[in-house]
Amino acid sequence: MTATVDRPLGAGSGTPASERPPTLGTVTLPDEVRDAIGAELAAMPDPNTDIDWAMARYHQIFASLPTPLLQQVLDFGRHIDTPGVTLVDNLPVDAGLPATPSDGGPSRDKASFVAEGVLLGLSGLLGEPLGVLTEKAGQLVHDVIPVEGGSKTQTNQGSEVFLNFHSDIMHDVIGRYDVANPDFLVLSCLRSDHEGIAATHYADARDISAALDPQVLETLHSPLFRLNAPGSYTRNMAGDAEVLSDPVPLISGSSECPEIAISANGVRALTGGAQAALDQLQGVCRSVAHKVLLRPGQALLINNRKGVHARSSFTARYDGQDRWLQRTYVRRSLWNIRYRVTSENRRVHF
Ligand SMILES: O=C(O)CCC(=O)C(=O)O
Ligand SMILES: [Fe+2]
Repeated sequence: MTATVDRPLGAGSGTPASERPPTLGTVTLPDEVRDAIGAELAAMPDPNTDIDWAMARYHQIFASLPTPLLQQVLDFGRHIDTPGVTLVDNLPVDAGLPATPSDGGPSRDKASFVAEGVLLGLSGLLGEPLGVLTEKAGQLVHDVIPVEGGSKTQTNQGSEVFLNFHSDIMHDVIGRYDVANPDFLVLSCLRSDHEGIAATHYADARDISAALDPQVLETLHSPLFRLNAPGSYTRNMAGDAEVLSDPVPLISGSSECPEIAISANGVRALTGGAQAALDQLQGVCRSVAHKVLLRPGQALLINNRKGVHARSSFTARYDGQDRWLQRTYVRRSLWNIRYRVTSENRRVHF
């Protein structure tokens, strides 16, 4: 499989990228491991039938990864100084793939669950997949598919517009949208876009901080920003009106391990200086970002706190052959979001 990772030159005033730990990792499965895992996953039923049994079984299957590769994925999930994004390549795929659902999914025609197994197996090495009622109706496996009505939106349904650098956040009554949100996202590719140009970008907060002017960085560390709730929330719950968070900094924590949170659906800056800093931020993200053109058999592990992600524009045709990713939201632990849990399902949250 050809390499699809592009690392632009990082510019900026801070520590040169070459002197910092790498922020992109890659894990490539040997062919025989891909085939062995693929055969086991092909024998699995729909994981939603008994999700905790399925997660246990996926654990057994993915434990057969060669130890250095298994460790690399585990280290991605558990350590603060590891890359913010890792491409996993040469994964097994389903023997047959139905049409990409034009309504954004889920597909009712999927006969095997290899893709779901890949997604949930990798997720289980990082933490626990969870659902949120306001995002894909609480499903654990999200379909990320271009939808005609949403083609120009700053959501995962879009295609015609660049989806700006953002974190996946959640509306929360506590006033903070960056606390109960996922620690990780896993994006797995079932089908590329027709032209193969749709790119997922990832900008690591360590690279962003090093590239920013120190005064701008200080402003971004100040609680001068209000995040708008995700489009899925404002559309369904607020008639598309803004629902803003409490004032927060966009970047927090030490320079070695900064955390970043940006909403896709708009950030309100509270001062002129904050607006100027915000205006610089997207450009700096672009200049330091890793860019991955996901292909079938590839998955991207994304740390949703160490960095922000984006997606390039591409052309959707709504012909059943459009780009199709599956996605999970993953928490290291479900314990500290228990105030949001639904009574029906302990993995699904308000
Ligand atoms: O389509 C992509 O590559 C990323 C979309 C995205 O931001 C997401 O699914 O959270
Ligand atoms: Fe996203």
